[in-house]
Amino acid sequence: MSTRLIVVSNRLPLALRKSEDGVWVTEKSSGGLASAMNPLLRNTGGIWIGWSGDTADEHDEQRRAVLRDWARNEHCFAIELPAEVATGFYEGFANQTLWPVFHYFPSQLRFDPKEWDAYVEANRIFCQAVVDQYRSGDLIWVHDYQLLLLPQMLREVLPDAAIGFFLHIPFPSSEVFPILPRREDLLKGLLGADLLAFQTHGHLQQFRSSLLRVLGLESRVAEIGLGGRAIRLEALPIGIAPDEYTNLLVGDQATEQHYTEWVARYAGRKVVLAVDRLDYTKGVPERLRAYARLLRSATELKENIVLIQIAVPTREGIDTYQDLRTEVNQLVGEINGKLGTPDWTPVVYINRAIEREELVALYKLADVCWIGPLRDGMNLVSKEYVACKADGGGVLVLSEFAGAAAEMGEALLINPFDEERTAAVVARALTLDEQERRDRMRALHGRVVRNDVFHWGDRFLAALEEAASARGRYADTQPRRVRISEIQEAYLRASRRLLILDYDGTVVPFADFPQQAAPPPTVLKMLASLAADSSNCVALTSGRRIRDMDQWFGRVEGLWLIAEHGAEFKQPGSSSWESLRSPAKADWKASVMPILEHFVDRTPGSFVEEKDYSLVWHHRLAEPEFGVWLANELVSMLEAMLAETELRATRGANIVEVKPVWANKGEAFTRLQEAQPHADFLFAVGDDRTDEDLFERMPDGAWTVHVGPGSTGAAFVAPDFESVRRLLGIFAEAGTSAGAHGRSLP
Ligand code: ADQ
Repeated sequence: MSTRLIVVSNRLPLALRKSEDGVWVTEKSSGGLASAMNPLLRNTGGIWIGWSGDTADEHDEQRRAVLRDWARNEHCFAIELPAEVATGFYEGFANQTLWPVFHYFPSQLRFDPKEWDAYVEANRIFCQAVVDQYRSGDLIWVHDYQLLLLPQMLREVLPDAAIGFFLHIPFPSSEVFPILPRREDLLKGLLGADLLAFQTHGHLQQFRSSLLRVLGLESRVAEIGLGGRAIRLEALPIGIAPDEYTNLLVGDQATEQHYTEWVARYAGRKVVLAVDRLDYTKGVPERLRAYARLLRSATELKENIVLIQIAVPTREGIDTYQDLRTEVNQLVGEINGKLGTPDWTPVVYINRAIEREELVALYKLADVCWIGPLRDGMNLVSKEYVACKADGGGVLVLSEFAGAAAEMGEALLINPFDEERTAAVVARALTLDEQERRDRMRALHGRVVRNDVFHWGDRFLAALEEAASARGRYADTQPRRVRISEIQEAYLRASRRLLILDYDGTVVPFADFPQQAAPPPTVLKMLASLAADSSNCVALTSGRRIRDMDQWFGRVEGLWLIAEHGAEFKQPGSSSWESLRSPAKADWKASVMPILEHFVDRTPGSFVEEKDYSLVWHHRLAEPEFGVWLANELVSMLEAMLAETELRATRGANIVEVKPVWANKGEAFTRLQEAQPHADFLFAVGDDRTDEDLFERMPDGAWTVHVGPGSTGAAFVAPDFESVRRLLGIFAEAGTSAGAHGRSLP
């Protein structure tokens, strides 16, 4: 790999510690992330940027020397954060606002605007550090929820940089995400990236619904189109470095010694293992209560089982974590006091970090590993345990709310909130038939080893390189202003033309009520003169009903009329309308109407329009921000409800429309091509989502024009309906006038 990688994460894989004799020393952490990043950094000559994790005196010469050594020898560049910024950013906004909401604990949310300022400031300091190190062509990989604003900050300074972001924690549902103060800024912060990757498809989908609900931004399964560029979306579940665990299983003395000691201590007993950071998302009290329930109900387990709970202290400066610690201590005390015997301690509680050798010894020993988070991005302990069970021994009990559950279907899944059933599943795990146990564990083991953290890193970087290189191509495909001389020349040269014109918002402005948008005489005259040219086939398309179209345009000779977004059409000279397909049974309206009516009740000034093929909720007269917000909510609600049907809900200019997928202008285009085959000038103009179906269907080289702001697949853009009218006026006169060279639409 030739491009250099810059990894940016809150913490570096190195930490500063002051030893007892007052000297600053380096501590290395060997987490899965460091294992994954190190080879990538080595191969690319890359660097890692992160906070030193310490706010002591920056000017201390010996401390500075340690950090210089990190930069020179470890390629780790430490960021310094002023103490008050660090606290507000890390303990404050990141861990007391974002962390609880992203893990579905809104009740734990605490928000202080000053901490938000610190979060912004910290992201800015990170941004500056990256900019200082950046060289053209580098790939920047930003990690996790502490740095949600960084991608956009970087994009503003380094518009051409390749920026990828990976979220290690879950992305919450669009019901929960909007609870977050500053939610818009957070989403916009992420949108600076070329690639956004999540642990699971579920998280990715939830992110997309939040984008829609909070910013009104529509996206596709794997891409967000932002006008000038696209952001790629990926689900990339993180893995572990299996060898770092399995290598200790054979021939490592320390591991062997720990194992022998533990075996001797618990000989004859079933060992259930739990390993967590002591965080309220990990479900430690829930596990202890379920365990107590199990012991009470299965008396045969008395003196025959032990739960080893390892809990690493974490974020101890935050009150909730202190409360959790107290609660866990009490529960352990209660279980051991009430259910234990002089020869038996049912829970062995170890409230500290343990060495990797001891951890592996415990993985080897454990008959069951009980992973019970109430919510977790992935959960690596589940994978580490499985990696140590190559022989197919051991059973994994796994919470369905851990990201890992999405790919570890052979585990015994639990809902950790249901203590009774969880206890029953653990009881089953303890007595699982040997064949079933091996089958399940072998399938899990194969997958954990295959999808390791190196594979994950490579996939992320490949996707990032691809997304960044697609950016250049994407920019080339962006629409440009129509140059009048150019289009006029093409128009004049052509001998068979097909012109497809949208009506509302394209040749007339929007009116408050649909009925008020009757065409002015100038528009009728212009349409008539375009249709009168024998080289032209002119179609007026609209989402409107047949009645409106007939009433307004029925007398314009030679004009094709297309109503209800393409579901109905009328040929020139014909007195009757034809359907593109036989009308679908409209019984769906009975179930969708009450929802739209509910939105009418919630939104003063909004109303529902019923057409033959569709239902439309109009919110033009509603308070603008409220209307848009509700429209987003309505679309996300309907999207889920209509997913399995042929109906789709789309947002238009101040409307939400529900109609069958096939009733679209793209379908109508096929019909018009039959009427005007071999056209050498194809022109289509429109302003909203429904016109995109048409643009998409038209061949390369067609003159597709999108009116107004917003993203589009059209080749050209025009600013407003007036500019469209001017253009059509020029077409109408084209045969006689030769002027207008080199002008473009204003
Ligand atoms: P974490 O919330 O830290 O990570 P997890 O994935 O379980 O959660 O990783 C914990 C790591 O710490 C594991 O490697 C484990 O072995 C180690 N560990 C736990 N207890 C220990 C102890 N007592 N002593 C020593 N080591 C211990 C965040 C997200 C997760 C996501 C990871 C990686 O919250 O959902 O899986 O990032 O993306």
